[in-house]
Amino acid sequence: MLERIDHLGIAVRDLEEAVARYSALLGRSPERVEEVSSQKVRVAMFAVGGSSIELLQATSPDSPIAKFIEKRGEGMHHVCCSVPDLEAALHLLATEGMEVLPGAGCTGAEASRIAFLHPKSLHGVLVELVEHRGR
Ligand code: CMX
Repeated sequence: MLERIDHLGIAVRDLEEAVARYSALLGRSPERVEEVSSQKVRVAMFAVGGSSIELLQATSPDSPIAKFIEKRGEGMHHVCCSVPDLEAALHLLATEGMEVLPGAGCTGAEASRIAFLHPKSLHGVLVELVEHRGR
């Protein structure tokens, strides 16, 4: 059901500064920088192998990323897995007792459809599911 790890999300305070650091680490610039208004974040994506590293900066004090950094500091925020059919995946995972967070099916980066599973359902890890459209 889960096809692959799509990206790892890293919460940062200052996207420009973080992009410079990760560009130095990876030896290249991010493929894209975009605002994801549904999540109140601005993101930079670096392709790494078949997956990506996503740097996330909050665009509002009530963004999940702002709350996360306030409570836990910068760092690993979520693991995102791609699925071929988001509704089917969510249905199956709900029957397994996983808590799907409100807002499932909203628009993520690159006009994808996304949903989140609560970290308490997965041993402290926030998992995002993404269904890419038109890939
Ligand atoms: N990873 C692991 N644990 C997390 C977490 C994360 N990313 N975010 C919060 N938590 C933990 C908190 O530390 C807290 O743990 P304790 O109860 O042990 O203290 C618990 O989850 C509840 O956290 P909270 O601070 O009370 O925050 P909320 O319940 O208000 O929200 C969450 C937590 C996960 C439901 C919320 O952040 C959310 O809805 N996230 C999904 C959306 C999102 O993260 N979007 C960001 C952009 C993603 C993208 O575009 O890729």
